[in-house]
Amino acid sequence: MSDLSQLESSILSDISAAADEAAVEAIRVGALGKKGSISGELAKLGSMSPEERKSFGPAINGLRDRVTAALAERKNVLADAALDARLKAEAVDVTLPVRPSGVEAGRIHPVSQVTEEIAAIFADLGFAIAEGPDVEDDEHNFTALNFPVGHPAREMHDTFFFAPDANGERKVLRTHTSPVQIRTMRAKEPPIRVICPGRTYRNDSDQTHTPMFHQVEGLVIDKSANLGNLKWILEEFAKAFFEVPNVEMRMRPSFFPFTEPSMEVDIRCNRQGSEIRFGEGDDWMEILGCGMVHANVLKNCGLDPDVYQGFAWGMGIDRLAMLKYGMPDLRAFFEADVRWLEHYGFRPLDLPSLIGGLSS
Ligand code: 2NL
Repeated sequence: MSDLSQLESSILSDISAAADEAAVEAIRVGALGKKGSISGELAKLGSMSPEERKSFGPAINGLRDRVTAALAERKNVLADAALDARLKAEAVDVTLPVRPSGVEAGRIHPVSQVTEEIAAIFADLGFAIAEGPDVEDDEHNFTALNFPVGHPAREMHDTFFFAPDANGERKVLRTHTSPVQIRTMRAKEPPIRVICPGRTYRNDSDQTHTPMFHQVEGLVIDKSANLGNLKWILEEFAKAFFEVPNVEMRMRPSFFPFTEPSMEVDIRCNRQGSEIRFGEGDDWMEILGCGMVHANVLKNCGLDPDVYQGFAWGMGIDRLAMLKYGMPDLRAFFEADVRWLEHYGFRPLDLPSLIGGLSS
């Protein structure tokens, strides 16, 4: 056997014994690489006589071509085998049940859902959302809102006071979201259309009160805002929120220090049976308080009451959530009981929108 055919059978047997693509590559480098055995033979051509070259040339070139072909062939076989093994190992059992993702297992709290619903309704009516701090000073929570210093209404709010600071100033946990509207009126030029949802705090706890609760207030300020506009906005809100085609609304005189006149708003309802239906029946349900912004409040915010006027309203989000979704006990709202949340909570992707009604 010539040297070349010995070399060929040695390389070819190495190739057929190669167990993976890396081994095939190592053989390729060993034979055809710069310092490879075949490359070494090819280099000899240069120093050969034309006679020798005539016979050696085709022999070495043939060897190189056969080895190249054998390498490619072995590489293909091994790649196919590797793919087969991978497909077998990674086989998906399509009959397995879908494992719910964390996103689907979680629930949105009804208070968050109702806040989003209210925001969607008022956004549609052209309102912006404003937010402010939970810890307020007395000026924003009371004085600017026309609660005179020493006025009993400050006590009526069951305010949580912080310890006085070095200057004797006592911060409070806001008792309503109105301070956000005070900040808005001081920061922005009319026309103003905002709603202010958020946490509020009063030292009161029983079946229908929790020390922390949620409010949303609305405010409109311009040169001609009037009670007719207010009534229309509240009716549109009530229809969209309770998802009924018509609501009947009545306003009763009331008192708030920050509005004049002040009113409480009821909507007609039917309480026969365990369910409440709105827009029908012989009963009335109070849903919010409202009024024209008091001239003193406008002045306290740098607005001239002879130029600007406005209306405002406030409502309890927790109570609205109870009414709409039939949740009987307010205290369960804040117990963080996962079973309660699973029952009354909302799916994370059920974002309220007004297309086809809120809950469709
Ligand atoms: C209620 C009543 C109300 C307001 C809130 C308000 C805010 C400013 C000026 C005037 Cl800055 N008014 N807010 C007005 C009337 C009623 O809330 O029963 N809330 C649960």
